[in-house]
Amino acid sequence: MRMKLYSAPISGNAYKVRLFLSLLGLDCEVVDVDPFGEGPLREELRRLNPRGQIPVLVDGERVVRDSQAILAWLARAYAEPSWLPLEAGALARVMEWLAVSENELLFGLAWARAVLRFARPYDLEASQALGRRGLTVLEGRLQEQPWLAADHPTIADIACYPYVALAPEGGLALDDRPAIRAWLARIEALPGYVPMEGIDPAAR
Ligand SMILES: N[C@@H](CCC(=O)N[C@@H](CS)C(=O)NCC(=O)O)C(=O)O
Repeated sequence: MRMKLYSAPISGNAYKVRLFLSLLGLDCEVVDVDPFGEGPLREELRRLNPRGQIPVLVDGERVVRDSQAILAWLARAYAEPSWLPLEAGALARVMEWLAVSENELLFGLAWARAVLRFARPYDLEASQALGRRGLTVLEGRLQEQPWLAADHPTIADIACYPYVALAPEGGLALDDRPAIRAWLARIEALPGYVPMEGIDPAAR
């Protein structure tokens, strides 16, 4: 049975999954749901995910909620093991960056973008300050090595990529972050890369 992804074109969290599916060459039906609207699709989404959030992946009998969890599922079910290594130290390193993606990048970069692009009622200054802290952590790491969690791409890179690439939409320029810009370009050069509306490598 074909996998089904509950997604939205504006969602960086859903895009993480669409990007990884494309890098892996996996076929999937994409159903667009307005994450802030109502209607039958939103009801269907709530039945699948009590948190009411996208993305949700339905893979046969399995329902996987949360972008990080979906990346982990796809990596272990369908991908080369290097995308999510299981050796204790390597796994812990990937988890460290998934945590950054869920904290500084989501509540910082993504929320700043949500205020400026979608008029969401978050604190812009606080979101930008947190997002800036996340960018500084990433810049430091990427000055040391080309990928976040290993000497090759892992799901940590895919999890962090969207909201970093979208940071300018939240009022956070990447001009003074050369290591981040080089890392974005490395991800964009991976075979199977697909873009998202709002991500503009030419404007960087
Ligand atoms: N930790 C979740 C966050 C997902 C999330 O924030 N989804 C947003 C769209 S990007 C959403 O569905 N918001 C609607 C809501 O929270 O009611 C993940 O990574 O999947």
